[in-house]
Amino acid sequence: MLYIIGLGLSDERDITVKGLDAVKSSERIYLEAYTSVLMIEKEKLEAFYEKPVTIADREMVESDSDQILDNAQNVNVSFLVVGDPFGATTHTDLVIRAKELGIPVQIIHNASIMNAIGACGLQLYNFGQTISMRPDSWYPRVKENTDIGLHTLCLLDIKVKEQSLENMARGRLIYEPPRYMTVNTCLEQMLEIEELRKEGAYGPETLAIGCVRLGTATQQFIAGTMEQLVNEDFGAPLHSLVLIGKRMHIMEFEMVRSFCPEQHQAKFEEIFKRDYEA
Ligand SMILES: *[C@@H]1O[C@H](CO)[C@@H](O)[C@H](O)[C@H]1NC(C)=O
Ligand SMILES: CC(=O)N[C@H]1CO[C@H](CO)[C@@H](O)[C@@H]1O
Repeated sequence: MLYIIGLGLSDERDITVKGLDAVKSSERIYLEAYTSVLMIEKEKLEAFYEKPVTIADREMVESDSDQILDNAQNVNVSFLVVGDPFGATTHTDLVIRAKELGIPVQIIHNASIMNAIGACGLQLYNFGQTISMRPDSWYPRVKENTDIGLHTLCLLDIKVKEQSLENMARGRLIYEPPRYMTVNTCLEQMLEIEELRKEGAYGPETLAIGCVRLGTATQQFIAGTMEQLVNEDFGAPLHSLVLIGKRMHIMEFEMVRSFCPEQHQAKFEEIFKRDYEA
């Protein structure tokens, strides 16, 4: 059996009981290490499982998946994914390859940012398309969400396994430390792009929520206008951002307002009454 197991968002103890049973029954354990940066260290996982864990980077999962699937017709293999197995990537290639080899696959879910974001006070059902700040195509998606009044979850760029030009030139497989986009940089870039495009997907007075270390013990939300949030201090990574859609319900508003620093609350309410309340 190939188990694809979500690890949740916080630490080694977030895995479900079912997931842990699967790990314990596995001969080999792989940890997917490219769609998300681990808030969980490999060593902690190994100590918790009392078994070695192999890091599976993108190259291994995409070009060398047979190594992961080796003999999984006869023994159990666990493939661990931070968050939920289908939070960021579908892992379709791995599942299809397993099916071709006649290996049964079982998915064991856990929390991902896609549901943990509900803690910010907005209804999960009122979110539109999630955008990732990496590719260039996000702007029209935000605009589509805005046009029908839905919230937008923006996943910020994480750069892992980047090589410096020098190391690349010399063919040295030495990687730079991971770099994380902050809410501040994201807001700055978004506002600049709106300035250029002027299509009204959002603006300086759009209400937003900066979300920090979601699903962990130090999770934090800060609400305000995009303009106000540019200058907030959000602390350590990981960061994500929500742009609030015009269909925000009064109940959602009450909850989100509680995340608004006192000096910004009057403005927050004024904008809600002016632009949001139907
Ligand atoms: C593999 O998983 C199956 C299904 O959960 C279980 O019945 C079996 O005992 C496991 N195999 C090993 C070797 O632990
Ligand atoms: C969404 C989900 O399944 N979350 C679970 C992740 O694992 C922890 C620990 O077992 C559970 O408490 C969560 O409910």
